[in-house]
Amino acid sequence: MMTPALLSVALLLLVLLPGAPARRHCVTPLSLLVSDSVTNTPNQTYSTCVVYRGILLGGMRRLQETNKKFQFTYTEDANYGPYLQSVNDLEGSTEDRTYWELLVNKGNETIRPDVGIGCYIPSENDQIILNFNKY
Ligand code: B12
Repeated sequence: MMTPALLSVALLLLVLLPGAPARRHCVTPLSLLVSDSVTNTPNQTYSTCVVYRGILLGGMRRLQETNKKFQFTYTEDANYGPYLQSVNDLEGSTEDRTYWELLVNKGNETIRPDVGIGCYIPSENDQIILNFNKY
């Protein structure tokens, strides 16, 4: 039988264990649209969510874990953090000057955030747009 003190330690350990944040309660719903301005392939829409003040990357990971039809990869930039490299097997390429652009439809306007997927904190009902584009 666990004493209350032992029980508290066990609960604390559970919270502090690596990976614990990923299991926190998801409170901000958002939709994610994958579009392609280069080849004009049809759009795909997904639903996901982030924890309180969570970053977009967390919501994308959650979606990837639960929906096999959504896959993405990123590289780590030493200065700016995660750079979205591919979505659903379509890769950005320096040679072709293509990349995955991050846009956000706020209902009345579409913005182009000045940070990437590792820094953007979605607001409730944001429509995140991952748009394959040229530069
Ligand atoms: C050119 C450029 C791009 C090009 C890079 C392609 C290329 N091969 O040249 C393209 C158009 C692809 C691009 C995209 C984006 N960019 Co940009 N980009 C720049 C810019 C103008 C110059 C970078 C550069 O060439 N530096 C010189 C080289 C020698 O240094 P470097 O470290 O090797 O440069 C690399 C990184 O900067 C990286 N990179 C470029 N943008 C971004 C953005 C993020 C989030 C990451 C992780 C890496 C990264 O690509 C460069 C070439 O490999 C800078 C602003 C500036 N004046 O520095 C913004 C800048 C780096 N970009 C920025 C942003 C926000 C983006 C986008 C998120 C915009 C969007 N909403 O879609 C996307 C990235 C989306 C994704 N896929 O993750 C921000 C980053 C700020 C931050 N703290 O996150 C900057 C600082 C501009 C700003 N708004 O102030 N970008």
